[in-house]
Amino acid sequence: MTLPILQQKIENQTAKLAVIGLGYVGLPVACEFARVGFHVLGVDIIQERVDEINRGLSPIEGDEPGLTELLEDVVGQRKLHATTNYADLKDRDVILIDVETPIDDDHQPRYEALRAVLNDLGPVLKDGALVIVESTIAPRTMQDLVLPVLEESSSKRLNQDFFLGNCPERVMPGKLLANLRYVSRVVGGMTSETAETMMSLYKYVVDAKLDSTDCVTAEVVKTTENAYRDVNIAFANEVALICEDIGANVWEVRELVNKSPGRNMLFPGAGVGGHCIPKDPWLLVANVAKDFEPLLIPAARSINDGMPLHMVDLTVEALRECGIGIDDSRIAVLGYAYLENSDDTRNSPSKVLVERLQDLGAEVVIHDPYITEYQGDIMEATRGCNVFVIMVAHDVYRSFDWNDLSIDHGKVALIDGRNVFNPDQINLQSICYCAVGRRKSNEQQDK
Ligand code: SAJ
Repeated sequence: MTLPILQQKIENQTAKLAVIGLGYVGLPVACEFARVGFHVLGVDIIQERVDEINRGLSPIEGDEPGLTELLEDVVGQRKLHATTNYADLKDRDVILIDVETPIDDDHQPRYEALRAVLNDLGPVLKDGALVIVESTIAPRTMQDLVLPVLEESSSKRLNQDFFLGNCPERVMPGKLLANLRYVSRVVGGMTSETAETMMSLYKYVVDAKLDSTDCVTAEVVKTTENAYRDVNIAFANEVALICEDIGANVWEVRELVNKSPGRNMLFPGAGVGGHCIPKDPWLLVANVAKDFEPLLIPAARSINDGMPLHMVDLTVEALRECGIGIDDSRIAVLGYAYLENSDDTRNSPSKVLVERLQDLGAEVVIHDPYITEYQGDIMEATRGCNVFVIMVAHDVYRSFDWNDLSIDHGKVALIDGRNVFNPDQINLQSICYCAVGRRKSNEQQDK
């Protein structure tokens, strides 16, 4: 099948689609294309996930507005069917790949899942099919990995027997469908004609700007947009550390800096977690020539990874000021998700903090209103604790009257990693308070 014929099949929606990888990206993607009228085959290696989807049930955790209803709808209309059998892909005209692309402890990309998909897809790949990688990958991965592996496994030739593109996703937990529909996308084709055909496909589901380009540019854009955010968060974190040392309040500094035209200083905090910000900067630099060594992006990662450990330092300091030995401490860690008002714990900075505090001999109690095993009334859950460390700015912590603590708990230490508190509203006689980016509490008490 030639590209013009494929484009025609896309435009009259007779093209048969597939999505490989039915996780928090692939499943909503499959539902969206089914919603607009394509027949979509979903492929995953987890049989129970496939079975759940074919029953119209979503395996995605967390609150995803509209997803459960949409999935039930498109499965009921037989527009979406899931399978573990790659042979079912033999009649598919367009195949989207949405599998995990993690990094290892050495910050190197791990493409085992992607390679496995390409090796299994090749033998059943239909003549003239279009394969689109939506997963986030390091620049040059399409050219140096996806293309050779797929040509080898399919015994087909690019742009003769199949077509290839890269269209990174820009989803966020909690807004999966909304982001798929209303956030612009970069559409990278191995040829400009392929990019145009991809545009005609994505026009059905994206109600936002589609920017066509080549694959390398698409790979660089996706990893850069998250590296950009990581570097900017690291800048805010380093200014916070300077403020602690100098004796200023970084939150006041940030507010005044951002009054200067063209400034937009982000929020310092207890660390940077999640599924993409800690990973994508490493993907961006993964394939650069060894004679060029990026400095800023790795340094930003180091600063941000250091923030949970800085919270440990602040906690130990607060204990000392309170006259509480670490062995006598019972520390409440407030917030275990990586983001406020979320139940997603991937790369949670709190995990680093808890492990370090336990290594130091502290007894740690975790509370998080969004995580089943850590839910409960704050006062009940933290009874007997004499140290409270705020790691996540869940709304419930912002509205809690922390002065109540000292009634039940006596003299306590409060370490604020997310500017949840205004120290002017805290009774510093009964609470030793310290925070990321603020002068030390003893200086406050002296002022
Ligand atoms: N964080 C800070 N300071 C900030 C912002 C975030 O410390 O000023 C921390 C958060 O607490 C969290 C981590 O960084 O631990 C990541 O937060 P995030 O707001 O960046 O949320 P993510 O990880 O869900 O990032 C996603 C990304 N979206 C996609 O990859 C499609 C990112 O590109 C978006 O910029 C971000 O959402 C968003 O909120 O827009």
